Amino acid sequence: MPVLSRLSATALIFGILLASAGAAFAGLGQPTPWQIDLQESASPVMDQISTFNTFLFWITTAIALFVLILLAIIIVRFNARTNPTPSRTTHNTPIEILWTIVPVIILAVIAVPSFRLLFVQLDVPKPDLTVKATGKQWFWSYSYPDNGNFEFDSLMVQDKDLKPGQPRLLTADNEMVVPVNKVVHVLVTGADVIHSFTVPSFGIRIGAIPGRVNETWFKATTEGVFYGQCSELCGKDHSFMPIAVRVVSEGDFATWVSEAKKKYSAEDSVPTNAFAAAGGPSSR
Ligand SMILES: [Cu+2]
Repeated sequence: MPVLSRLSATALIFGILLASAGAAFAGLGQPTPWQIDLQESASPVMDQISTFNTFLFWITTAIALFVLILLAIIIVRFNARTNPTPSRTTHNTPIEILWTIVPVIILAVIAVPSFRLLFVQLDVPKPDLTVKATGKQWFWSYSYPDNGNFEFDSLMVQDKDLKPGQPRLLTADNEMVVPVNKVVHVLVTGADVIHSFTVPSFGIRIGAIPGRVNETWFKATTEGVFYGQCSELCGKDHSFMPIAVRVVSEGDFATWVSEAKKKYSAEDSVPTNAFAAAGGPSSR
């Protein structure tokens, strides 16, 4: 069937293009124009998520192609013109067993790596450092309980205040700073409504829920700034509470901690902005 083979070849080429273009358009730490794949990975968990995503992509592509080919065969060979007297077969035991067993096998093949990944995400390894992130309407506060327990607010930088190279809607005035190649244990909670702490390149996303503390972890493998956004609809400024994580060397982190201790304890009595001074939530 030349038509069919040409059709499936086109679909296959399209799939390969899609997969490779996705990699080319994916940004590290932030989205890029025309991105169609996940952001590039900067943590072991995200490595596994990316691999699992690619694995699922090929399984779904194979299933879609298979169904497409079956449909094409039926359309071409069994239409009313080429096949005027249809078969009256209603049951075929081997085929019925097959179309029950094969999907079960496919699901089992997907379930095993899926559960393995889930355990990697949920099982926090021994942390090198803990950071608590609190979601508020509409900014984040970070505290460092094992580095002097200072806390600071992180607000979005307005368009007019952006410096060259800083991404719009993602840049924050005070970034969360962590050392590279260290296990960071993140405690996440919400102060008013439910928010969600998400950094795509680290493969983390967890609900910030008032009255309870959730936990997640990441180990950043590259230095740089990694951006995320609140991912739970939390009110009118939901789109304006970015998460900016700066990953630095261990030495730079120690320097930052000593400066931050002074800076944020001195600022304790001074509200970071009028909004914080007003006491947070004003409308929902
Ligand atoms: Cu939100």
